[in-house]
Amino acid sequence: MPFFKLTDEQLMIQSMVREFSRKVLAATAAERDKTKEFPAGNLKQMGDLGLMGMMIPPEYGGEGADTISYVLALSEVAYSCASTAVVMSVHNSIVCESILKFGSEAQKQKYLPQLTDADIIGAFALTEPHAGSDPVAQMTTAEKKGDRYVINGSKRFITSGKNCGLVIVTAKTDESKKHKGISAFIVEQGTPGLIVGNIEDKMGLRASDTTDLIFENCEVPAENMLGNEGDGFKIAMTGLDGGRIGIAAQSVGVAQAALDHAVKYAKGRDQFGHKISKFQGLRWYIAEMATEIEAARQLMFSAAAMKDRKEKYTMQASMAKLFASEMVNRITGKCLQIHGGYGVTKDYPIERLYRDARVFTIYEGTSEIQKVVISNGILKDKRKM
Ligand code: COS
Repeated sequence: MPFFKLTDEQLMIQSMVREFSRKVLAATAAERDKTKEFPAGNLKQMGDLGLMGMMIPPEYGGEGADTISYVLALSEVAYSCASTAVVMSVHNSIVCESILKFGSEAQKQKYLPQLTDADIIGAFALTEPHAGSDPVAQMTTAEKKGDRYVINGSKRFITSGKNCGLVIVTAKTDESKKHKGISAFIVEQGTPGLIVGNIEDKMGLRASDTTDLIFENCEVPAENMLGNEGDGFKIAMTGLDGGRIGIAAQSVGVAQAALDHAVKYAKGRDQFGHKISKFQGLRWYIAEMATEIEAARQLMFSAAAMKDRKEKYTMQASMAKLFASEMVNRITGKCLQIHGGYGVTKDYPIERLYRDARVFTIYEGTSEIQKVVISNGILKDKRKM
């Protein structure tokens, strides 16, 4: 629970998503991890439940929910299936929010209802083989030809790259400029010249596809530009601010699941004539882990509340992402340790959670990048001088 009281509506959303995800998603998460099958049917159900455009206003098909409700829902989905949660996170936090904030009225009318219904899934393509933490180094170009842009280049590690219906892609429109030489475009799947490349065989989040996207003379109408020419870097950074709260929510959900599984195991496992939950060493682990999860949850709520109040929350989103993603890696490791030898088998979910959590300190900005953002925020804040 946050340090403030949740509203009845927020509690209702949390309990509805908990019921759905523990009944529907948890039951098939291990199988999906094995088969790498994209949860298309579940995502459609989530669209019907209003989870795939939660913060989009009703006039565009969304729920008009606040960010607090969103992080509650996303944590619940992550608790049951982290692969499904990352698809939900990119779709809501980055794609839907960027179109709402920067899109033209025509783009909002055309794309948001399809996204909120989960008729199509959204992807976001910023990273390239040689441009990850430093997106300004990207080499994808978009050249204006009449009333169209021609995109050439390749993007890497794109969540839902294969299964998306549209992708927001950044590309250089003016090579002489740095940040302001980058623009963003909405590209529909199936557009000639958009090719799905290598699909990564990942250690975790295996049911969420992560792909290369190759653009070979991929032509889009000029009206598919998101925002104005040169806005691409700002759009990406703004999207990542919200996205990073989403990664904090995923981390909290997975950590809570790991702790719950470890507690259940410790209460059932006998050694030396006692349940292992009786041993002080383990009890201290459990107390420390519960405290760390609570701390991460409060950072997540704090950043979400600032976003809802329309305050600048870049630094707080990075703090929440940094702390929560590092926390979930410590905690899944400790919870696996509590399971002993069984922890490394497929007989218990902890092995999957341990693998799923690993990328959280990496994607949507590494922990090291979060520290750049946080220290920039602190050092630029004149009140600190
Ligand atoms: N929101 C809005 N605008 C932002 C912003 C934010 N969060 N962060 C930066 N900007 C703007 C700045 O205001 C500045 O604009 P002006 O030129 O008009 O002043 C411009 O962007 C450049 O900002 P800055 O100089 O801070 O950019 P840097 O190149 O130094 O990059 C970091 C800053 C390193 C923080 C950024 O590149 C980053 O987040 N990198 C990680 C990217 C990432 O997460 N990759 C993972 C894959 S994406 S799934």
